[in-house]
Amino acid sequence: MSSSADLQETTKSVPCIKILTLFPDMVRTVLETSIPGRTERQGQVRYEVVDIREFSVDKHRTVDDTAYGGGAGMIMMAKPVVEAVESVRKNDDATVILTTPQGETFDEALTLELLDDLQLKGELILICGHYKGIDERAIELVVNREVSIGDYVLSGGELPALVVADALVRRIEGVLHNEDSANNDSFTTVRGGGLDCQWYTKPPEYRGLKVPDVLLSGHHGKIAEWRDEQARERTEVRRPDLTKTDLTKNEEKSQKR
Ligand code: 6GU
Repeated sequence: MSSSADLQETTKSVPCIKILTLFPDMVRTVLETSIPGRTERQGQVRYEVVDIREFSVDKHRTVDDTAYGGGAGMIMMAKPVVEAVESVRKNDDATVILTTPQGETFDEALTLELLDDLQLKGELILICGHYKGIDERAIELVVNREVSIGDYVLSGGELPALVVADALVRRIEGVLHNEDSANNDSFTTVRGGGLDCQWYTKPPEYRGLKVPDVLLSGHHGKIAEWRDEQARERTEVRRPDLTKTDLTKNEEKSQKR
């Protein structure tokens, strides 16, 4: 059959992360780099970066204005945001996320949930929040989820959207060369929802500091035991809150994969 039909079929089956932003160059640069870049080049994900300014309300490319009722800071207008979403959304059921400090906190469970969602719907749309906020009517009309990456305020939603995209693509099956290096990461089921252990590479001694003997012993059982114990200790000392994490949500997702 024609190669263009084949190409269309291939393109259709690759899930697409779509990022709507006022800083498309910044977003593209990050997505081309490291594992997110390699994942796209390997055809396991696609990215579309949309400049919200293309949907501005005038020839000055205006996308924001002062807040009704007064107050400092500019508010992003509803029209550019809504029309930018409508221009890229292929699937009416696609999840549309706004990055905002007012959102639910991003974590491992939400990563796996959004990855499932991306694979099911074929696309995931991320709007980078900006300035003081965006007109609430845009949220009402097109956003179905608001996500924050932690309790601090950033200048814009670009970094948070890139955090979400990076966390998602590295969990796509086959992206990491050694699947174990994902499964042993901090917060995964293998680490019991806790932190990872410490790691060492050559040389065996640096500035008088030695690699723990057990790691040079070649005894795989003992090494695994030591790492588990170190990870447990670290979690207890640094993040005691994680020892109380309900892992059932993560486990359900992992088993489906
Ligand atoms: Cl999603 N946006 C902004 N502007 N600041 C944040 C954030 C998001 N998450 C944490 N801080």
